[in-house]
Amino acid sequence: MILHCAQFKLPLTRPHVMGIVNVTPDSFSDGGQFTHTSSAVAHALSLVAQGADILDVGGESTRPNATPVSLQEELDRVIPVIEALADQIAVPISIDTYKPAVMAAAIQAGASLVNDVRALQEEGALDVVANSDVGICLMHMQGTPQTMQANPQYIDVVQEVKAFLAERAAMCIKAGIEKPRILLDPGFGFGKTRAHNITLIQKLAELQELGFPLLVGLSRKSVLGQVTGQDVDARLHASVAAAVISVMKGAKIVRVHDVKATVEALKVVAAIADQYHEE
Ligand code: 8Y7
Repeated sequence: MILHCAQFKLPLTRPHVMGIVNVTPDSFSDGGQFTHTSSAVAHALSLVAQGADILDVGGESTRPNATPVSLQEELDRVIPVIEALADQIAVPISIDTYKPAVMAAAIQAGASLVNDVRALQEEGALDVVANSDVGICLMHMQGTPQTMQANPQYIDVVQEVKAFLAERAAMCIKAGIEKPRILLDPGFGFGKTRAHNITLIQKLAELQELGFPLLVGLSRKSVLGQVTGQDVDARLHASVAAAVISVMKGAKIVRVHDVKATVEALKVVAAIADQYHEE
C-alpha cells in the first residue's frame, strides 16, 4: 500500500505520523503576520525533527463552535507557512481546509496532500484536487462544526460512516483521482458522541474493508477527556494510547499534536508486529 501525494510516495507498510501545525494568531501578543508565520514554521520544523512523516497545516479551527475565518485571512495564515516549509523539509505538507481556493493556493505553494473535513463536498473542491496530483484525505462529519455536537444521531454509526466514505471515494475515482491518492478517515469527534467514537475505533476493521488506507485523528479529543477526566492540555498519555490502538486496529496514519511520544510508541508497535515469532 503506497500513498501517492505529488512527488512523494509513502510506503504505508509502517505506521505514519502526521504532525499538526495550527496557524492561528497569537492572542497574547500583537506581533502581526510575521510572528505567527515564523512561530508556525519553527513548530513545524521541530515536529519534523521529532519524526513526523507528514505535516498538516491548518488556518481555521474546525473544533465545535469555532468562529469561521474569511478566505483571505485563511490564505494569509497558511500560504506563507507552506512556502517557507516546502523547500526546506523532505516530508509532504498537507493542507487542512475545505475551501477550494485555499486548496489551489496551497498546492501552488508546495502542499502535496489535501486534508478536507468536508470530503470535497464544497463546490469546486473536487475539481481542484482532480486537476492536480496531490493526495486527498476524505473525512466523515455529521452536520457542520457549528452544530455537529448538538445531538449526533445514527442508526448504525459504522455503516453510515462507511457508506459516506465509499460514496465520496467513488466520486473521486470518477473524477479521475487515482486510487493510491486517496485516504479515508471516520472523523472522530465530528458529529459523534462518546459512544459513537468508541464504536468506530472498536470497528475500524470494517472501514478497512473499503480498501483504502485509513487516517485517524484522536489526539487530545474530547472523547479522551470524557474517558480520563483530563483537560485538553493533559491528554498526552490518553492520546498516545489512542494512537497505539488505532494502528493496532489498522490505521496507517495518525494525526497528532505530540509527535515525539507518538513516534516512539509506534516504533514499539512496529517492532512487535515485525518480529518473527520464535518458540
Ligand atoms: C481531524 C482533522 C481535525 C481528524 C482529519 C482536532 C482538521 C480537530 N480533526 N482532519 N482535523 N481527521 N483528517 O481536534 O480527525 O484536531 S481538527
